[in-house]
Amino acid sequence: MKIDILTLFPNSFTPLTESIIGRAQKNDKIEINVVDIREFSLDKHKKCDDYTFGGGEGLLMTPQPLFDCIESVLDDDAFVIYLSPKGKTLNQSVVQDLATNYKHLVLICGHYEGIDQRVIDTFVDMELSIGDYILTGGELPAMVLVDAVARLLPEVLGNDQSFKNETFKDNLLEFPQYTRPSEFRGLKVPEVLLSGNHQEVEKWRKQQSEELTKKRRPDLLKEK
Ligand code: 4GN
Repeated sequence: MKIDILTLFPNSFTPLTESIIGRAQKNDKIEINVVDIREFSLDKHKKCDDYTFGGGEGLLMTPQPLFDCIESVLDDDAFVIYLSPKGKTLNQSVVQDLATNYKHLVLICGHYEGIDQRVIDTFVDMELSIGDYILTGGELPAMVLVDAVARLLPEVLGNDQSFKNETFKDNLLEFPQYTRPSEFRGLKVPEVLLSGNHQEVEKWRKQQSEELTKKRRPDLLKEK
């Protein structure tokens, strides 16, 4: 998958060079291009923001640099996403859909009060929010989206290819997990997990998942 990230703050994206996402890029499982919107400004001072028509506090990102920047990365496969608190809330099924059905994502990161509506109306295929809170820019949401999508792509997770038993599979929270030792400071691992009885283990895990989800995230059960 190819992901273009359009931003006024390209230096924000160093975290994507680390760990699993860094390795996925080196191994050509994903190609991430961070594109500096400012370089497309035709203004003599490379200005990219201005006051809003109709009044009100704050600055808005102007259309010209964004139009030219977006057009420079567009192709027939491009799916353009604007990260915004007004968007559809991101969840694992949206992530799954993006990872499975798209080969080129274009992520637009807004700053200040956001971007001119004409950019959204002309290019944006989907507005996405990572949750009901406001951040100073769309850069962190873009990184959240990249991370969540990338780990579902073929061969990105190495050994710990563990999206079989995990949280949000079937809209259930994951069961508690334990590793060695079987007793630590007097704290014991549940007996059933040491029994070697695979059927009993599966039954226990399913029951734990259901109880936890009912208690903590009943909203997930309603979505089923
Ligand atoms: C996205 C962008 C939060 C989110 C953002 C979110 C950038 N804050 N919840 N800040 O996904 C328009 C107004 C773009 C806020 C600005």
